Formats: sequence, C-alpha cells, structure tokens
Amino acid sequence: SHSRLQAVAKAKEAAESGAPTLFDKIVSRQIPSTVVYEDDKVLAFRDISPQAPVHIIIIPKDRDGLTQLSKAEERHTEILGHLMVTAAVVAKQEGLVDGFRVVVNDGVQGCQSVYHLHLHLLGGRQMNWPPG
Ligand code: D5M
Repeated sequence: SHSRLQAVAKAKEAAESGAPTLFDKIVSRQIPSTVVYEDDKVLAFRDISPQAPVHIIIIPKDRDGLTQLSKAEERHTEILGHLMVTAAVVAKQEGLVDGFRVVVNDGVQGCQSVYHLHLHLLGGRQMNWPPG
C-alpha cells in the first residue's frame, strides 16, 4: 500500500542515522512484544501485523552492522546460521509440521521497513508463489 511504501522509505533514512532500531527497543524491553524464543544471541517474537496464523520475527540481539542482509560480511556467518537454525527450532515449537516459509526483506525493493536484520517465519496456512 502507499503508506507502507512511505514507511519503507522513512525507515531507510532512520537506519542510516545509526539510531537504535525498533527491534533494539524490543530486545531491551522498552517496547513490549510476545517473545516465543530467546537465547543469548537471538530473540523471536510475534509480528504485530501477522500475515499468516503463525508469523514470527527472529532477530540477532546485537545488530552488529546488520541493518539488512545486503550488509552481511564474513564475521556475520555464525549469527546468520544461528538465525536459520532458530527458525527451524521455532517452527517445530509452533507445530508447523506441514511446512512454513522464511523471508528476509532487503532494502526498498524488498519492502524492508525495519533496518535491523530479521527473518520472518510464516506458517499455518498454504503459501503461494510468486510473493507480492
Ligand atoms: O518487517 C518488519 C516487521 O516488523 C513487519 O512485519 C511488522 C513488524 N513489526 C513492526 N513493529 C512491531 C512491533 N512493535 N512488534 C512486533 N512486530 C513489529 P520488514 O521485513 O522490515 O517489513
């Protein structure tokens, strides 16, 4: 939608300022969320605007320059792997035995709205392809 695209453009500006992201505030509990999984490196919580019966956001607690996937460097290999393994663990915990989808939106054309790298874990209904 139009307002979504405006938010996407604004978010990119905010990210480039280096300010704490919305997701930093979720990690620090300044902003409440429904946490479904947590360890020392990652946090998983329910998306505020779910696009499927199960829609969970999985983030690194320490952004470490990973505002978006396109900023990934060699040093991020371990955390990126850990995020993927967490998606599998949370999918199992949520009972997604018939499959699920993992999405990473990158940048304006990817429709990214929060510049703190995150996986979307979506499930509980039949997904379609291609995505919108
Ligand atoms: O995804 C960013 C996602 O973050 C989007 O699906 C909405 C979600 N979101 C935004 N604010 C909140 C709060 N406060 N709690 C939980 N989820 C939230 P992107 O890929 O950047 O578009």
